[in-house]
Formats: sequence, C-alpha cells, structure tokens
Amino acid sequence: FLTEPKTVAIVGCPFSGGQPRPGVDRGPIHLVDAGLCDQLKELGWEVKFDDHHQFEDISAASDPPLGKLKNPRLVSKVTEAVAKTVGAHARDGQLPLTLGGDHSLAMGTIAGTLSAHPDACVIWVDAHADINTPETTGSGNIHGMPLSFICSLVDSSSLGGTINGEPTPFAWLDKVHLEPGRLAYIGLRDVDAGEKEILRKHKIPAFSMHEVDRYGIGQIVEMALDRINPGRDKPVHLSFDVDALDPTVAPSTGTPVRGGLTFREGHYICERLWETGLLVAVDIMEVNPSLEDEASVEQTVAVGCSLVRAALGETLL
Ligand code: 5AB
Ligand code: MN
Ligand code: MN
Ligand code: MN
Repeated sequence: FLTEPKTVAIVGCPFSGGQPRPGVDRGPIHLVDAGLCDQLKELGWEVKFDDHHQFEDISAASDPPLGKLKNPRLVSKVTEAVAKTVGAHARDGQLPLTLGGDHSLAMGTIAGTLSAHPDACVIWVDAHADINTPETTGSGNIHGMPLSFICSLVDSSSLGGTINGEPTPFAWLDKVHLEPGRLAYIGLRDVDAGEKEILRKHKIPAFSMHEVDRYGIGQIVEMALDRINPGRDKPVHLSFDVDALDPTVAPSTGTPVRGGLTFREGHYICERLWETGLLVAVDIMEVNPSLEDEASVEQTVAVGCSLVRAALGETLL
C-alpha cells in the first residue's frame, strides 16, 4: 500500500480540546524533540515533517457545550483539518504518523485513512473503548467518543442536523463510516456501562486485559486480525493510546488505569502489525508531559518513540 522510497509523514498535533487536562498538547513536541525523526531515518525511512500543526483556535466563550459535548466546534474543526492532512499523505502512498494530543484526534486520522484506503480496518490499543456517544457519555469529553462518530453510531440526524436547535459542527463526518466489525480493541480495562452495551450490540471484537492474560499477546494479535482482517489482505490503521500500557510503563498520561500492558506486550503489537506488511497509518496518543515527575515524563516520551520505531520496522535482532 505504501510507495517507495518508503516515506513517513509526521503529523504533529498539539491539541488538548477533547479532554480537560492541560499539557497533552505538548506531547508531540516532546516526542519530536526526543529525536524521533532521526530514529526513523536510521530505520531507513524518508521522514517528512514540516513542523507541528497550527490549529485554528476557537475561544471557549464561543464554543459552549452542545448537549453534553465539550468544545464541539473546536474538536470538529481540528479533526477535520487532521483528516485532510492525513488523507493527503496516505493518498500519496506515505505512512501518516500522527502524534497527539488527545485521542479525539483519531476522528481525523481514521477519516483520513479511510479516504485513501476505504477498506482499511482499525486496531485500537487503549485502556478505554472511546466509543461513548453524545448520549452515553458521562464526562462530555470527546476523547472518549471518537469511535462512535467514526462508526456512525451517532444519530446521523444529529450529525447533519441540529442539537438544541443549533446546527451540529460534525456534519463533515456524515459520509465517513467504519463498519464496527472492522474495528478491534486490545488492552481494555475501563469501559463504561453504555460502551459495554455498544460493544455487545455491534459485536465489536474486543480483547481486554483478561483475554491478554488468558491467551498471551501473541495469540491475541492473531485473534484480533482473524476477526477484522481474516485474509490478511486489508490495510491496517493502528491507533495507540499510551494509557493502554501499565502506568508503571507510561505514567505521564491523563487517564491512567492500573493493570495494563507490559512494555513488551505493547511493543509486540506494534512489531507484529509491521510484520504483516499491512500497516498504513499509526497514531500515538495521549502522552502528557505535564503529568508526573521529570523522570516519568522522560520515560513516557521514550516509550512513545520506541513504540513508533517498533511499528515502523525496528527489530530486536
Ligand atoms: B482516552 C471515559 N470513558 O468517556 C470518558 O484516554 C474515559 O482517549 C475516556 O482513552 C478516556 O470520559 C479517553 C470515562
Ligand atoms: Mn485511554
Ligand atoms: Mn483513548
Ligand atoms: Mn487518556
């Protein structure tokens, strides 16, 4: 799916509007400053990086909640811009590597991938399912909802129509659609009741930490691929929230949950997906360099970089 010479396009997204904790917008800056571009060049990639995205700002005052959704206009504008950028790189045969920023950005990255690869499937590595709808969300934070938009679980009347009499800002997503059966989760352990119902209702393949413990990560990745990509012939988008990793491995993130993936389990997922030759896009999300002490930040940023290297072909031998 990628053209030669193999080129990675780094899409730095300093954005935090999908959740309330400041600092996650500095994640991409830290990842790049840690030397990610040179590390990827050393792996043999052409690296395209023309600075971090400058997103249009919308003041909180002019972006009041729509229903429960917080910062809806801002998140919509930013994710639409991300979709265009990621889509353009993907259509050029490059591998877009999106550095977050909060996970609401995945609305943009997956929409961009689908515009270039309509038959793509998604591996979502996360402690959380991020599939709340504007109705089921308890927090109103859109980083917990991107997949409900992408999988068209949000009332299309509310998408293209109005909420509380106001036109919804997410009309641009109206034609974007990922079949729920082409999404698989790995690493779940903090799923809201409304989300559990959605996963059951749409039979979305979900491998929680329980299944990781039971079968081992090697089996789990094959089981996930068997469900969404049985012929191993469809492009794969990997969206990796660093909070999937145990907080002892990636402490600097906004919504840590104990009992997560080990360092190796996280890397194995990336290595194996690279090995399939099917990977067309990668997101590394939710690194927040404002959380925890300096050593924790350095550790989390280093893990973020090494996950990327693993997904882009670094091998142990
Ligand atoms: B993250 C929660 N389900 O909807 C919600 O970090 C948490 O991108 C969402 O996975 C966590 O607010 C979003 C309680
Ligand atoms: Mn998460
Ligand atoms: Mn997430
Ligand atoms: Mn989080």
